Amino acid sequence: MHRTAGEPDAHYTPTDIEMEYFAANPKPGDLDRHSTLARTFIEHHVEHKRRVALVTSGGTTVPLENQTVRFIDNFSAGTRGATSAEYFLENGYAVIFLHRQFSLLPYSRHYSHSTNCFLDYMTGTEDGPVVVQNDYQQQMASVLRRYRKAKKENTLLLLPFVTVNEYLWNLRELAMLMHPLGANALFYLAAAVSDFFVPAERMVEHKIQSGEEFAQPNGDVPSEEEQRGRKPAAHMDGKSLMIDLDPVPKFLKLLVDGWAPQAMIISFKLETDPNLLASKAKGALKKYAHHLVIGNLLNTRKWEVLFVSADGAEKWIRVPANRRAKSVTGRTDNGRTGGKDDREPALEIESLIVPEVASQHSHMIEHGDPRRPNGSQA
Ligand code: 9Z3
Repeated sequence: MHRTAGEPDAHYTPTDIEMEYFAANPKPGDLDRHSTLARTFIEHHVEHKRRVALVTSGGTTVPLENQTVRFIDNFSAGTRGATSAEYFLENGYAVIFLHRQFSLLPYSRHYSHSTNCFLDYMTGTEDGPVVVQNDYQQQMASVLRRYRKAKKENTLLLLPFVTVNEYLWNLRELAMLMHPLGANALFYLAAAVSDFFVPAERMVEHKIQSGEEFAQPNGDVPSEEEQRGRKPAAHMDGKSLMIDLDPVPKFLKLLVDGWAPQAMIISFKLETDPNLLASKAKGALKKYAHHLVIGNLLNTRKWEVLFVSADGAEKWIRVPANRRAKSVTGRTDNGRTGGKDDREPALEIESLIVPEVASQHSHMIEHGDPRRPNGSQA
């Protein structure tokens, strides 16, 4: 494997899966630029003995064509990642924010996208100065102060990705660059990463033609790629578009065992069926042997999460009902609609998650990795 990143671990030998994946799927064009930025950022914080959290955020795309017109995506807006990044900064961490391009960002998230458009917070006459409305002055000043502090102290590095392939290349590169941080490195994997993808060797170059005049009548006229002996993962079969995806390699295994053996690693597990959440979270922890899985359900993820720790302990973290934010529709989880009620200012669940994670990280730094009770090094 070609290693350009941080010090390789003496005992680490890349697996066949890893070598095959990175040999077969192209390195992103901006990886070297990301690497340079991250190296400088990490060196700075190693010098200052600051902890660094790599926060991943947003959904990954799965392109169906090389010149991509169509792709598979998922629901994630990056709220968990962007919000958590702010609380990590508040808890003294420097943050590398590896995020899906155009998803929510720390600080600007308060005023972006359609739900919280910054224009709705401004006021001004036709030719007078434009200012923030009185009602929002205090809140905006607080966000601005925290944003400026992160900029001034150089504690926030924003690195974007789009596809699942870009995500994997960046994750590996950053993990290896973070080696010099030792146990001061923390991985907080909140991005919603696709489990399936189109490998480069089965990707068609051009837009898949759906029109009758270009479609293969019975699927028996071979495409350019088929003529070269490869069955494209996405192709027309009569009038139907067939998509046959490969599994994404289990990168968490690679991260835990090879790329970041000394860091604290936290993954998220997303489910829709409440009956599966605890067992799936426990299963992931057992399989990958990292530190913590935070389980969440699609419909309740904004106000409850389940912590499952390496020692098997389970703990729910919940925002009290009267502190849950109203959704866009004005409804909360218990069906209450907007208007005056007994609710106190909304509490973001990440303000409860992150200090708990930071405290477990402190414990690991002070008492050693609980996965290696005799203090042996990875
Ligand atoms: C999560 O479970 C996140 O909490 C959400 C956040 C994606 C639900 P939003 O962006 O949503 O705030 O709207 N992320 C991880 C899900 C995931 O892909 N996990 C994988 C797995 O469990 C990889 S670690 O296998």
